[in-house]
Parts: sequence; structure tokens; C-alpha cells
Amino acid sequence: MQANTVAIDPTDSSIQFAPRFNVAVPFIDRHLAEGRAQKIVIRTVNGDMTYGQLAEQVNRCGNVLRSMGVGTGHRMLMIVKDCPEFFFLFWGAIKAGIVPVPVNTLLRAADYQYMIDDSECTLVAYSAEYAQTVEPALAGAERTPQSVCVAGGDSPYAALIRSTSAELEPAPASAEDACFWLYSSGSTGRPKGAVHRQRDMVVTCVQYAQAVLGMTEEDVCFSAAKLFFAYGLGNAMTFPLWCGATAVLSDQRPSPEMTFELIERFRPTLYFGVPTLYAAQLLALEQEKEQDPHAFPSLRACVSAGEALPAEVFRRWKAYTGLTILDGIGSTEMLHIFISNRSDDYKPGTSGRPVPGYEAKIVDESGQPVAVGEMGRLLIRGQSGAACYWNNPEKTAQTMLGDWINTGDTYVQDEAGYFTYCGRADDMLKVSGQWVSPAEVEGILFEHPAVLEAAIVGWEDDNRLLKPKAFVVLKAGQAASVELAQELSLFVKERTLPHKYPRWVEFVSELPKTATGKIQRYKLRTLE
Ligand code: 3UK
Repeated sequence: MQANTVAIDPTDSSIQFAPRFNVAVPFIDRHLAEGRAQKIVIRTVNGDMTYGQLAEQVNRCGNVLRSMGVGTGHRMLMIVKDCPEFFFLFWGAIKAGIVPVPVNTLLRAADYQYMIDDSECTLVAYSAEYAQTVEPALAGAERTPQSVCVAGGDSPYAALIRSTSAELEPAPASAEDACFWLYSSGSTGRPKGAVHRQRDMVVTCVQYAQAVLGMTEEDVCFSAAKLFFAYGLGNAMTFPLWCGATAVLSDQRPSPEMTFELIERFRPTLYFGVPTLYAAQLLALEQEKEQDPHAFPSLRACVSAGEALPAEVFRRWKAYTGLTILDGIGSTEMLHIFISNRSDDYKPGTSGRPVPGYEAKIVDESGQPVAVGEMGRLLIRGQSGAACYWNNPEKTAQTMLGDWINTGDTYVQDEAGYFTYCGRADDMLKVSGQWVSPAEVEGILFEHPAVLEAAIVGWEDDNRLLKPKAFVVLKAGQAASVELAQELSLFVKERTLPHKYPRWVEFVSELPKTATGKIQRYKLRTLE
């Protein structure tokens, strides 16, 4: 096989990699050979960029990183907003044999200090916007790495980029080599660096973007989830790059207004959101206009991930826009979505069926597969799973079980093969000896017209027995009252098994969430 190429085995659809494989070549340089130099790869409110320009900037960036003394296998922490520079740094590093580690841009100095120390990075690259948070982290680190502010215009970095060579030979690598890391925030504990290989991005592009979404070079991708999140990294960077398609980038905070504006302006064909944002978008749509089956004429599909998409949101979105939201579950460890609904095969309220190429099994406490219809722990096997967590053998041993990865989620599979999310294993509660899935009860509460968001946690009653308690955020204009609390309890009681209804309902103005928007139920449990 020619170096840096990929072949799909026609017999079993498995992906074969050339023995010498630097993944920057098929993602970036291949497009020049395939005649896309003039094609637009990135669109932003500040202008467009072509595949030809991208390939040149990637080379310049790789050369600058090397000239700064960042060696093969060294880590570069990236605290970079969604902009073309993110692509240059990420791929320039990989092409030069350096390991990029893009991290959440919304963290505090203490978090960055932890990641600098934990990753033992040689370089921190950051957008000017984050200087005030990044500088104290650098100063406080055990061993201060080099740093570079990658603001555009007249910055010293921009001058370096201009004066360096636009040619760069790909560093020798193989498909199994470490390529990039992503810190997994999880809902508890210290972030862990998931080490991804050269092959992993290719696998998600072939098996999910192409096979499930049917992506082609005609597509234009817009992701409300940012690039630092594995979900956004695929949606708005690796998928469009792999397919020779186009990405829309924005550094603005996602809101209903921001997404509607960008969809109108750039006419994406694929939109990637998260459930909380779909709910907020629906509120805005429902307040503003009549149902419009052509509300977003450019879109052919919408995708949701990050948390379970309530069936109610699916139905209302379909009613208002005529569009199907394809819910799928992914994780930082698997890099992208491994169980998903599809345009021609979906079941609202479920995560769908395994993406071809991935295997899913639901097991009990002793690791034995459970019967259909029984809840258990979801394990996944696939070619894009992280090799390990950096420097953390204990967490690696808990999560990477041979070639299976423990998602930490509780799931149930039905007769037809659809997988339904029940909650994080740590969030499940036993009431009267029977399991309660927070996700199920929250989904019911969500159908009540006054409810914007809800979280269910276990709460001790007077007998010190665990019962469900609901924390509820009401929609604007809805007043909290004892009567409404009772009404909500009853609303659940009438719609599911009696042990599951919330015995208490507390109204709150917001729910505690991780930086990627997942509800931190453990924080609610320890409120009081
Ligand atoms: C939860 C879901 C129900 C689940 C991600 C798409 O979310 C992503 O990665 P993270 O590492 O979190 C993983 C955990 O999030 N989850 C994600 N999607 C769903 N639960 N339904 C869903 N559709 O607990 C999972 O273990 O932040 C999502 C692509 C790439 C990703 N990294």
C-alpha cells in the first residue's frame, strides 16, 4: 500500500492502513492531489478559506512548532477558539509528529494548570481571548512550558508563520501511534487524557459520517458544539475534511439566535446540536412563528448527542421544522458516535442501533450479558477506541477492558435492537428494590408544558430510604408553587410505574452542569 493511504476491505468493510501512515496526509494533502485546492473548506463571518490555503497554513504551522523546539511525540496543549487557526495548529502538529491536545476553552486557571502538569506538555498554544486565564496557569505550573498566543494580525506568531517555509514532509508514523489526546471531563473526578491513535479519526469518518450520515463533498457542516469537544471536532473538522466538504466555524457562544443566523447565512446541509439547545431553539421557534416545514430549507438532517434527546423534543422539532433529529451516543473515549439513529431507521427516545463497525453489549455486575429488556452496563468495541488514559493505569484498567470500553452508562436494548439510555451508572437509584432511571423520569417531566429542564436524584425519606426527588427549572413566565410541585409529581405518577414518581419537587433557577453541558446529579444529591 502506498504510504499514508487507507483502503476499505470489500469482504468485511474493515479499514486497512498503509504501514507508514501520518493521518494529516489523507485529511489535508490528499485534497490537493484530488483537485480541491480551490474549493472552500472553512467559512466564517470573517471570510472563507480554500483547501489549498489550508494545506499551506498547516505546513507553515508545523514548521513553526518544530522551530520552537517541540519534538516528536511532545504534547501541545491547545486552548483555542473555533477559528481556522485551530485547524492549522491541530494538523500542523500531527504532520510534524507532535501530539495536539485541544482542551475546553471555558475552564479556569486551576484546570489548565492541572492539564499542563498532567500532560507534561512542551507548548501551550492559546487564543488571545483566554490570556488572562492561561497566563496564571502557566505561571503556577510545576514546570512552565513554552507558550504562544496565536492571535491573528501583527502578532509575533503571525510574523513567524509568514517567514517560515510553506513546505513540510509528514513525520513518519503508523496507524497505531499516539496522534492526539482529548481530556475526558466525565461528570465526576479529575479530567483524564484519552490517548487517540492516528487511525481513530479515519474510523469515525468512514463508519459514522459516511456510512450513517451519508456525508459527501457536497455537504456543509455546522456544529453548535465547539471543536474542543470530541463531538464538535468530528462534526466541524474531521468529517468535512475527510469528505472534501465544507465547515462553518463561529467563535460565538451557541444560542438559538446565533444558530438561526448562521444557518440562514451559510446554508449548511447538516446541523449538529445538543438536547438543551434544541429545547431552547424550539422555545424560540414556538414563540415566534407558526410551524414551518421549510423553516431551514438548506438542512437535510439534524444530529443530537451529548445527552439523551427526549422523544418530546424530537416530535416538536419534526412538527415545527419538518426535520428529523438523529440522536446518537458518542464519547471522548470512542471519539465519536457509536450507536445512532439514521434517517431511514429511527426510534424517538432511543439512541438507535449500533453504528456498523461497532459492537455493543449490555452486561450485569459480573460482566455477563443481560437478557433483552434488562438494564445493564453498556460496553463498546470498535476501531476508534482510545488506547489508554495518559499516566493513569487505574482508570485505564477500569475503562479499557481488553478491546471493550466501559461507557459507565446504563442502557437497555429492546426486541427490535434499539438501545435506550437509562442514566450514568452512578446516577441510577434503587427505590423499593427496583431500579429507577433518572433519564426516564426526566423525560416524562419534560413533557409537562411548564418544565424547561429537570434532574432526578435519590433522596432519603424519613426512614432513610432512597426515593426520587426532582429538581426542576421552569420555563420563563411560569411561577413556582406548592400546587405546581404536586401537579408535577402526579404527572409522573400517572405515566409510569408508581415507585418512580418524584416524592419531592424543588424549583431551581438552573441545574449544575459540566462545561460540556451535562447535568451533575451528584452535586444535587449533596445539596441540602
Ligand atoms: C453521554 C449520551 C445519552 C453518555 C460525545 C458525541 O458526549 C460525548 O462525549 P463525552 O465524553 O460524554 C460521553 C457520555 O455522554 N451521552 C453522550 N451522547 C448521548 N447519553 N444519549 C446520547 N445521545 O453518558 C456518554 O457516556 O463528553 C458525543 C460524539 C462524541 C462525543 N465525545
